[in-house]
Parts: sequence; C-alpha cells; structure tokens
Amino acid sequence: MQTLDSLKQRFGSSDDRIRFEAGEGGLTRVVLKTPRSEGHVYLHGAHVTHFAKAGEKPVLFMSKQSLFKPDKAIRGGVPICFPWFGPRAGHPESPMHGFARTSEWDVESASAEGDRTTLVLSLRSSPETLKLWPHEFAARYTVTVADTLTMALEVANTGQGELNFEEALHTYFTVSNAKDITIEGLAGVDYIDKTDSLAVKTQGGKPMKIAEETDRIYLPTTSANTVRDPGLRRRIVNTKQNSDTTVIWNPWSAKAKAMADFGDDEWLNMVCIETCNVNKHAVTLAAGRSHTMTATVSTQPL
Ligand code: TA6
Repeated sequence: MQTLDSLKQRFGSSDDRIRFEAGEGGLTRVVLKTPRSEGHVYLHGAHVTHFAKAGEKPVLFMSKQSLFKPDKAIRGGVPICFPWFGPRAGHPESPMHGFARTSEWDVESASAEGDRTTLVLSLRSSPETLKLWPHEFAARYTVTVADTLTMALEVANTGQGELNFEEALHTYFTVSNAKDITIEGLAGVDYIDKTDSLAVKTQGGKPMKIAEETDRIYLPTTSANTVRDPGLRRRIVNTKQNSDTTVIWNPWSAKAKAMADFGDDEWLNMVCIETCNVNKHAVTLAAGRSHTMTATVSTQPL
C-alpha cells in the first residue's frame, strides 16, 4: 500500500491542484482541483465521492451515513462494480458488486494542466482476488476533473484464457426531489424490472419519472441520459462510451429504511444512473485484449 507521505512526495502538486490527505475514516483521499471545479477520489475502491463546479451544488450524492472502512463500500458517489454486478450467480458468499469497490487501488499518475486535473489509479489481480475470482486482469481507472467529470475504466486480460466480466460505474446523482425529476434517453428501450420478478418491459415514450422503488436494467442502450431537476433548476447529463446497458435505481422509502448506511429519507435526494455492461452484455476479452468503458458527467442550467 502506498503511504500518504510517499504519495504526497511522488504525486502531490505545489499549486495544491492535486492534494493527498487523510479523508473520512482515515482513508486516503485525493483532492483534484481546476480553476472552475473540484473532485475527490478515495484510493479505497477508486471511489469518486465529490464533483462540483465552482458556485454549484455538488453533482454526486453522498449518504451522510456512509461508512469509510476498508471492508465496506462507500455509500454514494461512484462505486465501481467489477468483475460482477449485484449478487454473484452461484456464489452467495461473494461480495455484492464484486471486489473492486472494497479494494485499495494504487496511484499510477496525477497531472494538472490548464482546466483539467487527472488521476490514474490501477488494480491488478493478486492472490486475494485470484482466490475470489480465478482470472488475471489489470484495471486502470482514469478520473478527469474539468468543467465535466470523466471516468474511464479500462480492463485488460493479462491471463492466458478468455476473460468474461460485468462492470458498472454505479453513479449516485444529487437531486432536489426524486419525485419531481424526469430522466430522458430511455424511451422505447427494454428493461429488466428487478422490482417485479425480473419481468422484461419496455420504457414508454415520455420522459421517465420515479414514483416508487425503481431498479431497472435497460438493455441494450448506448444513449446519454439527462436528469431534469426543476428544484435545482439544472440538468445533469450522463454520456457514455462502450457501455451497452444502463441501470436506474432509487430504493424509495422501505428499502432506504433497511439500509444501515443510508438515511431513511435520503432516497428523496438521489437517483442512480449507472453506466455499465451487465447481464447478457457482460464483456468478453481474449487474452491480451483490453476494453475501456467511459462515463462523462456534465451540468447545464434548466
Ligand atoms: O444498481 C442497483 C443495485 O443493484 C440495487 O439492486 C441495490 O442492490 C443497489 O445496487 C445497491 O447495492 P449495494 O450493494 O451498494 O447496497
């Protein structure tokens, strides 16, 4: 594990645009600044927990009850789900959403130029991961803070056999009231409804509204999604590359109450729009090949 002092020496910047510090729970946090924005990334899970443009409300939702412990996923921001999504079929003992979000990622590089500040983190297969998932891989996660937030997850197959995995950037967005927003970009797309025995349905033509517990895997869809938030008078746009599925999730009140690391009423102020490759759109890589999935988040006035 890279110590805080060694990280400061190797990657910190004298102009404070790249700052390594002890964050919540003493976990190492990297603060990435530009002239007009700021982002925060924990090495634990390579977890982006904050992005805001100067003078604007943060774009990413963070639960006030999130834990910051080495064996727990941070609740909110952008958890990385890899190498499986949700429960692992046939392995009830495996952690939900894979092991990437509870692993300590290494810093590969950090740079600040003009209006962009970039952090590159990496995670490689290890004796611990091979015990859980017997495949060799090298993952690289590039977080670019600018007027937008861009997150690119590259996975390389460093083994001899074929690599098959699911992946998701499980992004929690802050909204004024989940009942008042609309989500565009899913009209006519089929989805698996995880709140209705995995029934396959088709999204109607009107912009989507959240009116109950919502847990849907839209497939296939490569479209951008726009959250229109009248309360905050802003649009959040999530565009993606090399992602064939999108998950929309809001736990609503009953599920929120059942989550220890999530406030009973916090469901009102968040919606997850997840850039992913899951279910029948899992990624298959031949030996030596790699794949990069990218999500870019931007805001515009409504
Ligand atoms: O992406 C939606 C989902 O799969 C939901 O089913 C719910 O489990 C959510 O992820 C959060 O999962 P977590 O393991 O972070 O509590």
